[in-house]
Amino acid sequence: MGNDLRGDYSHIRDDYTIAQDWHAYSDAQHDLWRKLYARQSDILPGYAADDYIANLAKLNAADGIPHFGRVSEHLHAATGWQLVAVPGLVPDDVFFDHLANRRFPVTVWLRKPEEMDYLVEPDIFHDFFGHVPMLYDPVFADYLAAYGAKGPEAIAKGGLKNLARMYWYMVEFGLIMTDKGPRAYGAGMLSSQSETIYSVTDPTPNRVGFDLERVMATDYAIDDFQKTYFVLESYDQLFEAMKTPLAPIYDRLIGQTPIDPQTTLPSDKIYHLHGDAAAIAASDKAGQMQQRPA
Ligand code: HBI
Ligand code: FE
Repeated sequence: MGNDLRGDYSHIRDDYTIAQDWHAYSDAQHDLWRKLYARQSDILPGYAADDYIANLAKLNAADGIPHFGRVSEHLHAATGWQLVAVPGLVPDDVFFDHLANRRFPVTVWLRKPEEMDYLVEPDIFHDFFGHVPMLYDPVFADYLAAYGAKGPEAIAKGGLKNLARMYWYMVEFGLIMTDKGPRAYGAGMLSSQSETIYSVTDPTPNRVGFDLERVMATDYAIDDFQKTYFVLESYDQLFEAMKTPLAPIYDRLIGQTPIDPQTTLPSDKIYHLHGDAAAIAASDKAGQMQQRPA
């Protein structure tokens, strides 16, 4: 870990954490943060889940790169979580252990101006702007800690890929249904202008009701928009799902061909089928999937 990643791993502690060194950020970097923040938060209404938007506002992070220690003080008071600074991606077992102990790893480096729109590895903007607001939601915060605690069993039982799909689909690219249609709460979409809009309104992807085993069995590509988004009715579904014994699921899925995200199954609860523009038009008429409220 660390040799082919762009972060500086030379001063990591045993748990891969480092000092954030908040005073080392330049004015230009704070400027870029403000630009990223303004551009992304400007498009949220009508696409992002309301509680995500409300929690983002609570973080008061529009004026510059946030100081993790200061944020951790009020985050900890809210849901028991704190932020820990890391140089970038950390090994799975380390990552799960941080989550299980309500420590969210946040990358310290910020992308370059020329990377405004696309980034290979998560930077501080993705991790903070995308993930931290949801740590204020008490149910989601409890889910993420319960999810982390499942790491060791998944690693021991060969279910790591299956557990990682839960993170990908339900933490990075999750939708939640509201009376105005689906809304984005996943960090991967909310830190990307184009995928926020695409995930909520584009007729191309499937939108399928969340089901634990279905998600754990479904493949994904990391370099393009999702072909299927999974939809929650409530964050409780994620917390409840972590009470399900996972070892039997790993045993059933081991050796099985993963489900191609382009396809849907007869057992799926379908909210939207790939390409079904008629459904979009109908729901638009019903004001379900507002393109952008006036
Ligand atoms: N490390 N810092 C960091 N951030 C992540 O989101 C992350 C990680 N390591 C592993 C990982 N995510 C995924 O493999 C999870 O599904 C475990
Ligand atoms: Fe992420």
